[in-house]
Amino acid sequence: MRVLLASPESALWNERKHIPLGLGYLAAALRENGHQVGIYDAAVEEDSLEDVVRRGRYELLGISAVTPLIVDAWQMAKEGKRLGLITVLGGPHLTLLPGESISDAHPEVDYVIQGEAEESLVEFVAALEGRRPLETVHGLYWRRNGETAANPPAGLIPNLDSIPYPAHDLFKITRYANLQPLTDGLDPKARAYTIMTSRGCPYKCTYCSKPITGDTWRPRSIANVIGEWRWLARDLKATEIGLTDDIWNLKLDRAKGLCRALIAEGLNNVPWVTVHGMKVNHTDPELFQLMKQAGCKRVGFGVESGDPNILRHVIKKAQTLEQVRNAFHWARDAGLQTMGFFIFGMPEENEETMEKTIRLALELDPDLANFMLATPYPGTEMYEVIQKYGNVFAREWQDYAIHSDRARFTMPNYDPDLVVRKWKEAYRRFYLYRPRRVWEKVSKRSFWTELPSTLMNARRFFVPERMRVPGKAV
Ligand code: B12
Ligand code: SF4
Repeated sequence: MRVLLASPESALWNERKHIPLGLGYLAAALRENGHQVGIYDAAVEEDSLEDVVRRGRYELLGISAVTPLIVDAWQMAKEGKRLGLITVLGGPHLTLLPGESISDAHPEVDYVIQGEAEESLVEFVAALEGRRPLETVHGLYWRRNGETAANPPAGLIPNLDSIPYPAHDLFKITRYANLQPLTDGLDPKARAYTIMTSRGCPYKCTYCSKPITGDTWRPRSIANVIGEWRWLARDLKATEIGLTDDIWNLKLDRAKGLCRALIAEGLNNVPWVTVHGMKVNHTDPELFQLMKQAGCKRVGFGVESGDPNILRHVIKKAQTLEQVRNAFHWARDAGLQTMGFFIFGMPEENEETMEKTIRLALELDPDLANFMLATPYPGTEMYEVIQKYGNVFAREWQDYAIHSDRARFTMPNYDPDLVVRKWKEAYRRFYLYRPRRVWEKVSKRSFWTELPSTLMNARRFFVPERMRVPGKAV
């Protein structure tokens, strides 16, 4: 069958254009089973969906969606139906709320597949080709005799080494952003691939949405990861590689083993970064030294809060401020750039707790600080707490974006306006009000080459909303 796997373009702030790796995995699984597959990532496409569908003579359109993109996914499905395609939706949001998209409100959605879908999508395509009954497709939600039928779930793939590497070769790689978050724009020469060495995370942070993996963690073998890394570095000429695991360093020995293997295989000449936060309580000085030798350029850490009580009892991050400070110190000592992720506005936050977070950010002084707003995704503990004691203001799924101030909520003794004020203040105090930092920035060549995107970001944080040009994405 001819299958187009697609990711919709989002109206919300989304400057970091990274490859949709999940679609790469699905494409590889379909390809291995003899199907013709294309990937259409609307965030980077120049051609319309219609042109691509006509050229590729596609029959099935598979669309992926995280919660804030579901409305865009429905829109894309409508376009798919207009073009005569069968539509199937999957991904995190569909795993959380499969019934919503297969309801009468969404006739444009023919099928939904819940969960990890490397195997179930192949089963589904076989069913569409008449080679097995739809009833046997795991995780499938579909319409049968006017009712929604829900097949038993697929479960998680026990051995990740058993699935093929993502079809990296199908991505239009030069259209993706380099791996410098927040401040950088598109680098025309970057060939920035991402890789996932493990899936899931056993921690239970109260704000974290993990519909696909729950609290499980499955590593790939080092040999399997190295095989993919070699393909990226040697054959696909990656200029940068980003680790997108939720927690790649859960097992310290394995993390060190991977670094040693990269060094031994001579794969340490392509710079790599951890795109998301490493967990500070699974680190030691040797790990960072090995990462540096293995080609790592920058590490990110989920710091989240400077208030021990919020960290421990509200977020349940299972890490201490001392561990945070140590990790930054060790990483810097090893010669790595650092990036910190901070969250503003968890339930129970007040002026004092958020001030502590700003001060911690200033004290740690990472090369990049990423300040996010706590966003209550359905299925998280945070969401449950707010449902019980407060109210979410968000009206649409698009409002659920961590860099937008639209998914605010009320709670007793909680001031959502203060949260937004402190969040913006954090950006100003970190990036604008420190002469040394401003000088460091403007004296770099990259500052000037990336000026357009820097200004776009600056506009979001430093220009009041009422003064912005309407209609521009935030
Ligand atoms: C890397 C990453 C990013 C990158 C790249 C995103 C991209 N282009 O894919 C960046 C930094 C840009 C990013 C941005 C955002 N992200 Co993000 N991201 C991730 C991360 C860490 C890994 C994604 C990944 O590659 N997973 C591995 C693959 C194998 O899994 P998968 O994508 O889920 O795909 C599998 C299944 O979902 C399913 N599936 C997926 N698509 C489809 C389609 C069909 C048709 C079918 C049948 C099945 C199916 O099968 C796949 C294979 O098993 C996840 C966390 C995680 N561990 O998954 C968060 C995560 C997906 N992100 C999340 C969020 C919220 C966002 C943002 C909305 C944040 C924001 N700005 O507000 C944006 C949205 C941008 C966008 N356009 O998607 C949430 C989603 C929560 C939710 N309820 O939807 C997650 C789960 C993180 C979290 N714990 O909160 N993200
Ligand atoms: S925020 Fe990070 S450490 Fe916490 S549960 Fe999510 S992935 Fe794990």
